[in-house]
Amino acid sequence: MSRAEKAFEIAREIYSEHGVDAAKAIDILDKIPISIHAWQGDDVKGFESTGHSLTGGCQVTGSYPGCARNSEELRADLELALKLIPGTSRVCLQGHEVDVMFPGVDRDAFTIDNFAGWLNWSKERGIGMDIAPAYYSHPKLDHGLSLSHPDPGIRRFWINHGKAIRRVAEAFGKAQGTPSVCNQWAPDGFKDTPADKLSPRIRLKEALDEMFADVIDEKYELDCVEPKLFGIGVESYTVGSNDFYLMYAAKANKLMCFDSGHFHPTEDVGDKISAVVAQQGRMLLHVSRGVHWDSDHVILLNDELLRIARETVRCCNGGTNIYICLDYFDASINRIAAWTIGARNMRKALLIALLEPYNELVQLEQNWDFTGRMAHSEMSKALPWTDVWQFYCEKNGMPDDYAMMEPIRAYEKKVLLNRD
Ligand code: RNT
Ligand code: ZN
Repeated sequence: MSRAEKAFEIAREIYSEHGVDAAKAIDILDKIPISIHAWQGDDVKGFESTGHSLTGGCQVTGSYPGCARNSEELRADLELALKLIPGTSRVCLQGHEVDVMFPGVDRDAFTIDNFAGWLNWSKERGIGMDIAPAYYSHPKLDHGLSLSHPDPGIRRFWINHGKAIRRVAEAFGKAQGTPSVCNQWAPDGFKDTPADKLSPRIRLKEALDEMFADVIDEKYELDCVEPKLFGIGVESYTVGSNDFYLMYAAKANKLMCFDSGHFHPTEDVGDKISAVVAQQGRMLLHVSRGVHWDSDHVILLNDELLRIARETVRCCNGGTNIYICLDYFDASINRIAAWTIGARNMRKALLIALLEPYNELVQLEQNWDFTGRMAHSEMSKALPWTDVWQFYCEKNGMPDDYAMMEPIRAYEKKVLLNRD
């Protein structure tokens, strides 16, 4: 018996005293998909080779060497990260992280052919692909507006981009046998408060209606909508606000997406999950970490992440129907480490949530014993989840947290430092 197995046996015993089946928890954990956001690897630059810089109120800071310069390099980098992230991983793309460009074909006319390398790779590796249109970093994002622009020509371009990426998602979905999650986030907004707040929102609503008028089977593609509070240079008014999209998602029966960087720092995204799930039964999470603003820092195993994971597990029957995608980008540290540390933290948080003695807590609550509930919830923080995690990693043939950096350092030396 390995040390991890021995420790797990003891931990399992302790958990079973609290009515928790630790072996079952890791079985469930292993199957919860986490979509790894490709854009951590290329600093959200995309591969259109048009030289457009990142716009739309987002910013990647740092200049760590080794940023992926094309889709092939990005896939190679992802492969190492995926070898170090236990459990079911998917990969999510932005709509400009194309594999190839064709002369004269802009974003409004992209097809699955522009993503051929991704399609082949995902088929070979058995990886599920998700994708989101990119309504930013392009000259047609004019005066900060895309789908809500007053000029019908500009609006048309972006509606067609949305339609095009939904079809790309459909093609991924058909190939992989699971729906490709297609998330709509548009940066539209203003630095200062506009006189007319209504018209852009009406135009956004109409643009979305038109884009979604193409009916695509949810077996292949799932539409989501993502609100935001503000971006850099877009501080006073965001067309696609939380209230806008809550209503839109409810009416159009689309999945709501909560990005944990998109709310006021004192708002609790964990608390919002049950509000949406009670109405719609399903949603998408973009897991990020905002520091003072939507800074997209690598997610840490902190209270916010634990609250999100807990509600994910409690609201949705072991995580099904709550789709999880990571969404952060840090260019000041090794990008593969950024993927791996963040994704492992997400999975750890889910494990901690799965191991919580939930039934005990609910029972105390139902008996109106709030003192007992507090005592128990504090006590559960000291249960030996780390032993279960170690065992889970070993069982999956994954290095533990201490050994994880070694292959990343080796790859950095061999590959990343040789890119300019
Ligand atoms: C932007 C949104 C969006 C991201 C892009 C890359 O604030 O979070 O979901 O995909 O930033
Ligand atoms: Zn997001």
